[in-house]
Amino acid sequence: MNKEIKTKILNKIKEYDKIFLFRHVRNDGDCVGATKGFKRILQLSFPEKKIYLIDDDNSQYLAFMGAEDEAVSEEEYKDGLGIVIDTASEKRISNKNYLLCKELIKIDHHIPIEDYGDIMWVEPDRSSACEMIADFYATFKSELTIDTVAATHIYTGMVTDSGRFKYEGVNGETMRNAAVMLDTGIDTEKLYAQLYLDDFGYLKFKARIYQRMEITENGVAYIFIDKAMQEEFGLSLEQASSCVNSLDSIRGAICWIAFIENGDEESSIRVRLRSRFVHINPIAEKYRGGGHACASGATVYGWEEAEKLLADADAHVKEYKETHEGWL
Ligand SMILES: [Mn+2]
Repeated sequence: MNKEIKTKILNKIKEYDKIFLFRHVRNDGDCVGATKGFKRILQLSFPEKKIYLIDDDNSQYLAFMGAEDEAVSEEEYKDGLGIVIDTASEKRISNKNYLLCKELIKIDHHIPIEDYGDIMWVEPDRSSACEMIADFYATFKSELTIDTVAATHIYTGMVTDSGRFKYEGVNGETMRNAAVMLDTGIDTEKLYAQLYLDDFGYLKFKARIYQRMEITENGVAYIFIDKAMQEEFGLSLEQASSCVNSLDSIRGAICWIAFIENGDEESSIRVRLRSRFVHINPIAEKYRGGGHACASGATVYGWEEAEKLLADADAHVKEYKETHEGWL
């Protein structure tokens, strides 16, 4: 699929001696795995090229994938090719030096909200950006080199962005690409342990989530996590946000939302929205956000606006339930 655009990208890569990889802010397994995996594939395939992944925005839980490259001067970027992966809009690109690159390529699987770059390869039906990188490798495997390390990075993003191959968007193509990665000899037992073991204290926090969770009339499960609760359990914003996944298996609750207080002066609240069957991104887009059909993010200011978003989500779910069958 999209062989023409992928060939264009490969030719651009061949054209440049210097390549910079970029990803989104508030990084996740997909954008980290995709940039690290692609960097390694390019480095193995073209040893004479300089491939950089420079980003000072790091996540503790992804530290097992290794550190980023040291910063280079702004001058260095100017004759380089920039490749931005997994990032729907320019304002979400983490390292702003992408602006300095001579040319820019966008590789993404989010619902397109904004065009940028000289070449765009966007496939919203892909379950992860890592799947696209795996596909890119598989398409040109006679010209590219991969190893277990690169494949493990890519597989990490495929696993995390698809909820361990569970979400909508996972199809035969996903599995065929995953198979190409697994064939390199990934230690999946170790990988899953690195990704999914929880600290004892975090499970205590989860217990509190289950105590405090609520549900709206039409089946939107939700939780408010204020600054005090984050401090009580010593949680990073990342850890606090991941609690949305604790609400993902309640029968009848086809949408679930976590509100996480940022604790800044503007009383901003980070909102994570998830759903099955019904698409939730229209609600996220109404509140300064976006993302995927069934996994979106938004920002609201103050608890009053949070209640408004919740009411909108409830009405959205009500309408869906009244007009559809077969949801659980
Ligand atoms: Mn992604």
